[in-house]
Amino acid sequence: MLIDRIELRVVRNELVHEFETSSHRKSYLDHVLIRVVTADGFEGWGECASPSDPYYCGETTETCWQVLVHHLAPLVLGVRWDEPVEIARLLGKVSGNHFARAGLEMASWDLYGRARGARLADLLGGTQPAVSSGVSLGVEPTIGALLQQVDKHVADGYHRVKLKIRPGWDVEPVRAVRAAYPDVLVQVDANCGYRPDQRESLLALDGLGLAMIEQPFAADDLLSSAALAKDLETPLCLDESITSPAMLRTALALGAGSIINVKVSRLGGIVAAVEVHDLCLDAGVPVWCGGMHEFGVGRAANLAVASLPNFRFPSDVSGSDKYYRRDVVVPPITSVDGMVRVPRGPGIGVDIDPAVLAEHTRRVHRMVSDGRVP
Ligand code: OSB
Ligand code: MG
Repeated sequence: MLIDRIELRVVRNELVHEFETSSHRKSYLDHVLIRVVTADGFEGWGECASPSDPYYCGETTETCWQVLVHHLAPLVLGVRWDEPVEIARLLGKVSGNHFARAGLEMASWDLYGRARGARLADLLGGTQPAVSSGVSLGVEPTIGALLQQVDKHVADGYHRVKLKIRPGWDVEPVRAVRAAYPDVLVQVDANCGYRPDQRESLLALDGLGLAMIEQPFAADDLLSSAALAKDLETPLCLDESITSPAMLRTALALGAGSIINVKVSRLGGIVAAVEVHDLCLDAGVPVWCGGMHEFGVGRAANLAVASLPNFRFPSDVSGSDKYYRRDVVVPPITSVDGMVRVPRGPGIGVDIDPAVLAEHTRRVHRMVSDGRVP
């Protein structure tokens, strides 16, 4: 295969409900959508789901754009390849910048699948036809507002709720949700929002029957995480800490977590995500599929990854309508009784809706393999 043209777009989607984490609040998202095209007319789509601000990680929409234009696209344009893993290796020349790399690698997987008429899930060894799905609920202005959100999504059939917590918004809201929904699977996500000297509030969450506590401390503070894990009965899950298969092995060796959130963008692509899945399977560590509010492109790729056998907790891959009024893909991704079907078409299995794409596009950049003006 040979990628002859690459089109980058910044696409904006308004959120149906503002989302607040331990670091910030958002009402819309700008993601970079990537279209790769071969000379014989096959195409593939990928998504960089980087937040606009460098709070979850160091990347932003703007850094993804810059690194794609100046470093990543030139590494693959006009280069012959047979398997997407070769694209992953080429992109690995750039250090860090995982969200940017993940987007372009995803596009190469989609292209590869479409050109061969193969589903991404099948190419990866997916075994589950549909993925058990939960929702991630942000910090709300009041406990009443949070309970309304839980109510809506439990009524929609989602299999678990994940509550964002931060110092000052933890034990009380979690207790309230637990009291109102004693049978619902509940977990919490701190997004690195606690310092090790604030571990008392985390210990106070023990005994509330949570499925897990996700990423309490800074991404690189594996020792504090290991120390907390020892003192908690609730399993500790790692998200931001696990940036590569090597970091996973280190974290597991230290006992820093016993459940892993596998996120394609944080790991820098599907190849690394599958590797982390496989390592966890061998180590007897269950995983689940996290998300970054992906539009339909990244959401479809997440579903393919989440169909692998060691995804054993409900994922964050909810229906598009949880976040967006109109997604950029057809058919939209939907949840039925908390199950989201893995797309059936070739590649990522969904198509771009050109009208929605045009309406939501804020910036376009086109590149060709031999420097011709596109
Ligand atoms: O930690 O999983 C996270 C959104 C932005 C930044 C970090 C996280 C999240 C989510 C979104 O929880 C989950 C989803 O995509 O539905
Ligand atoms: Mg998380």
